[in-house]
Amino acid sequence: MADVEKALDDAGVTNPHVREYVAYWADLTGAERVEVVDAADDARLVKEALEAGELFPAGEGRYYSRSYHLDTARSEERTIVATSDPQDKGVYNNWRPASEMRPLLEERMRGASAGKTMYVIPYLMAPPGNALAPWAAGVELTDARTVVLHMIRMSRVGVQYLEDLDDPNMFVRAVHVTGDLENLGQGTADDQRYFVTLADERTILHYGSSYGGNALLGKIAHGLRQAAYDGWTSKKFLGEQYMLIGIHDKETGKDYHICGGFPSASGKTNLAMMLAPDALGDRYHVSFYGDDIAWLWVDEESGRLYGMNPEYGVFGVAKDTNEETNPTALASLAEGTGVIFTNVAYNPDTQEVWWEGRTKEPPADVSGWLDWKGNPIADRTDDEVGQPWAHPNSRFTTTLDNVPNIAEDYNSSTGVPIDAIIFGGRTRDREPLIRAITDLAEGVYDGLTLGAEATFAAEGTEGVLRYDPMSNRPFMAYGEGDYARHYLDVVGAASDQPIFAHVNWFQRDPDDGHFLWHGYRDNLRPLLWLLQLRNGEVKGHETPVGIIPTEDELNLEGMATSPADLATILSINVPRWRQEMANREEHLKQFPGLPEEIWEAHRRVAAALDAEA
Ligand code: SPV
Ligand code: MN
Repeated sequence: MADVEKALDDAGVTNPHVREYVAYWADLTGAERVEVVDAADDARLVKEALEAGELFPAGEGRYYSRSYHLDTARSEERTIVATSDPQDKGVYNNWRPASEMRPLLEERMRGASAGKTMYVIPYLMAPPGNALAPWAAGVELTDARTVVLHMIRMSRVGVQYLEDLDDPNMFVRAVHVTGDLENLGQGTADDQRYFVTLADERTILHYGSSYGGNALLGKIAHGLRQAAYDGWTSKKFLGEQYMLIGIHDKETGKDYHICGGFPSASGKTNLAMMLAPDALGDRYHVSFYGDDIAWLWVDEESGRLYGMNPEYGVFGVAKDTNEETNPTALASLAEGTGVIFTNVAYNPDTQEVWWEGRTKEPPADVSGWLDWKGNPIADRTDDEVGQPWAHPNSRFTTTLDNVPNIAEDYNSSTGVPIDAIIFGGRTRDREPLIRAITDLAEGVYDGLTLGAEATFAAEGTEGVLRYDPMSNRPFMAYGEGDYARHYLDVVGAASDQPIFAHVNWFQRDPDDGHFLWHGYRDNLRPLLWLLQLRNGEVKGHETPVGIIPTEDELNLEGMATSPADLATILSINVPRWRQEMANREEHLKQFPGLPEEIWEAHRRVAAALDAEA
């Protein structure tokens, strides 16, 4: 058995609640050793992981790992929010009673780390000293060394974050036990995995995966689900799956900050890492704060909504990351960054990595190349030749410091004032390039009816959306009606409110399917218009679903677009919108207790569309 007391003493852990928690789980999981980790242990742990074959070298200061082939993504069906109050049940949160889930998880985890090291990871999901730091402290226990290496990149890790708490008992208890991955029945009727957030006990118990958000518990389990619940019960903040960027206007000297939510595969990381288009680069600088999570609160002194990224790194999708889509990401994966690639294709002879969309064609010389499962590409049968080399959810993990345009003040305790909240999905028609919403309830309504096209198989079948409220569908921690109320209350408490907008970079020509907007860096243009609108510098054109730019208001300097395409993305197709309103009504009806303001917003928009028909 592990000598827990000695490990805690050696690491300088004096917080008695942390000590008690570690001892309890070390005993229950049966871990052989206990080791408290600090960010400074990274180099040693990397070395150990290389020696153990958990990591492989991918060039100087770059690493590669593979996960078990049935353990490659989050599993929404196996993810549960459990509390002792049935009122916390929502449509999306898979609510179960805590009294049922805790014993079940304890049973799964009992003895399941036998022979392994239990790593103790004290972490903080906030810039130190932030107003929300009391909700940001946590201690993850994990039996996987690669999880430690990811947590060091994705969160602030060190004993000091748990030693100086105002309330020494106020930290998230986050337990990760990998389990026997080869015998868990992943995706079958006999699936053994459970990913449970006991939200009212501030305890996270994840069993049966060592991949991504299933295992890095600071990220979505604490950073989103637990944070959303804490924000609601404390009445103080929102925890959202939002990116966060800064825009500096060198001419006026002003700084702006925009956050926003996009369902997966809608280009959120690319947007967050965007650079200004060349023609506008002399005037504007775009800086990166975060690509996945923002916590939002009202600063009482200024009356403004503030935001910060609780994470310390980027766990980005590799697929389609290249010089055009996201040069910033590529720079943040360069030699010496300590990046960890997971489940991309790998060549052990040359230590190169590759993924679909990295270059137009895969490497011509396949010798040495292994696909994400470790199988040689050269050995593929005719049937296998077309299969992807990398897993579509393969990732890179790198710290914020590696991102070349990281905001200078990303680590500042104050956070940044939020000027605009944007929502956007991948929609081939109906949604214009941008529509601004100045009314809070209509903005929240717009977020609640956010969606993305369900599947590419739906090609030709009109506008079938998979609704993903606020891009939070998989992370909803409590009832959607309460969520909407809380969102209205938090943002509504700001005396100087952010403007909302819905954006869409993905509208296509119905005949030949070409994208009507170039996207990528040019996405800065509609965002600049939005900020000008908020400043009263432009007026736009009022429509039933928001204000859209007039053609001459949008700064298109140095950009070639067809006038016909532009006209389409700056207009509203009323009949198509009226169709969508019926779907929205069905979607919203699922949520009991939705605030009347949201229904009023829905009826207002519907009536305005009817009036134009
Ligand atoms: C997401 O799936 O939205 C992620 C990755 O950010 S994971 O942390 O695995 O959930
Ligand atoms: Mn995410």
